[in-house]
Amino acid sequence: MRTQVAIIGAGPAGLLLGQRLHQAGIDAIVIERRSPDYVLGRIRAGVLEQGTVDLLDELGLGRRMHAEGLVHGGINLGHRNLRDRVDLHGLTGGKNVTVYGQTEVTRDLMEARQAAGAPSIYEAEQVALHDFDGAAPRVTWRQGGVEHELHCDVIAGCDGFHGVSRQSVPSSALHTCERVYPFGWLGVLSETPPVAGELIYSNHARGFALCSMRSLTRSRYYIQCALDDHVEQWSDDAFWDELRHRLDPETAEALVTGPSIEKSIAPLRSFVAEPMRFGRLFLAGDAAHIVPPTGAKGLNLAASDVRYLSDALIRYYRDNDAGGIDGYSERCLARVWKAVRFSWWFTSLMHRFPETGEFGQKLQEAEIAYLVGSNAASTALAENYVGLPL
Ligand code: RFL
Ligand code: PHB
Repeated sequence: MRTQVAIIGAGPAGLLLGQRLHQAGIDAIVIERRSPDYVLGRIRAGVLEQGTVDLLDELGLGRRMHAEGLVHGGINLGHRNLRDRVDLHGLTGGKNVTVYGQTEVTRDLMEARQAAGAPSIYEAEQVALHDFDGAAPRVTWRQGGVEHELHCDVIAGCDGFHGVSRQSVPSSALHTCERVYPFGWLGVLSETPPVAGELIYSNHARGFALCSMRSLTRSRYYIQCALDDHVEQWSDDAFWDELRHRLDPETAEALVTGPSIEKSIAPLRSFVAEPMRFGRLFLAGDAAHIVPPTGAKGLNLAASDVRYLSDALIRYYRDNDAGGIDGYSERCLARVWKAVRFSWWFTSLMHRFPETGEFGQKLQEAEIAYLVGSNAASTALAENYVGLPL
């Protein structure tokens, strides 16, 4: 088998790349370890920057997103039993974010890929990357006991943090930076109306809480939890009680609770692998970098990597010009590090860090009070939250 671009992973990065290359007439095959249902069952990000919305629009995938997505012009910060709004729209000269779940983005992309007749291989086992440091890379995998081989010009490693692509690079060629946070997020999805019209990020002495949503009838809530907590320890009632404690009284009073339809714990980490290109292997999305979810940047960074990579590949194939692929890593990393910085800062501001005690809590409260009272400080938050320029 032969293609131009072998894409490893059918998450948002892999599917977005596949769609953009297809639109440009470049052949690609997507190879995914899991089944389509498994991929769609993962509940992850919920907030799209304008750049991600624009990319989906350019790919002709905006119909459902515009019909069902919720446009938000602000976020709320909860602190000291108060709730203050940051006017994203007003502070950024008219920019917004769109609340539309990663599951829905992935579903739209999967359907478009299928409708276009573009090839995807799901449930591929033992995926392995070969010879990407030379001129003729290959990908092999097993399916139903049969070994398959794909010859290609380039490999796009879009297989997430635990994928095989980054791990295939010799460690001497890879520099990594990592920060693991001393807590996780316990998330609950419920068929209940959201507690407020816009997201609430709440700093509380008992720990961080986030009120988010998927639609006007479906809510997504998170609370900071201990790293060694297990979902089985958290009954729905215990979750709702703890969430209520961490919200201002008016919001707590308005909270509508119901049975959870999904409950999971995610650890928080910042991670960057550099460079993002090794010969004919290009990493994109979580395969190259991870941010804690506090700034809602993970999915959006995957989308900006894909824009840079697809631009570079289109230039390479259409104009026979390797300038874009040569500059890919540097261009991505400049934007990635800004999002890593913002996500780390917002995480540090909003969570309880056991080792910093009351002093740390008071500093956070002072910083949030300054933030909501200062045009300069809230503009810096707003600019980053809606997404820095591409
Ligand atoms: P994904 O979505 O992880 O997709 C990678 C795909 O590659 C497949 N794969 C392989 N395929 C072939 N061979 C292999 N050896 C493979 N190994 C893995 C996987 O099955 C998968 O389908 O990465 P991508 O496309 O880069 O997209 C990135 C986003 O998914 C990610 O940044 C965000 O979801 C991060 N994230 C969140 N971001 C937010 O902005 N807000 C959130 O609330 C939020 N919650 C989360 C998250 C990430 C999580 N992970 C990765 C543990 C919650 C979780 C649990
Ligand atoms: C979500 O809705 O899952 C969500 C929203 C904002 C975040 C993180 C997660 O910062």
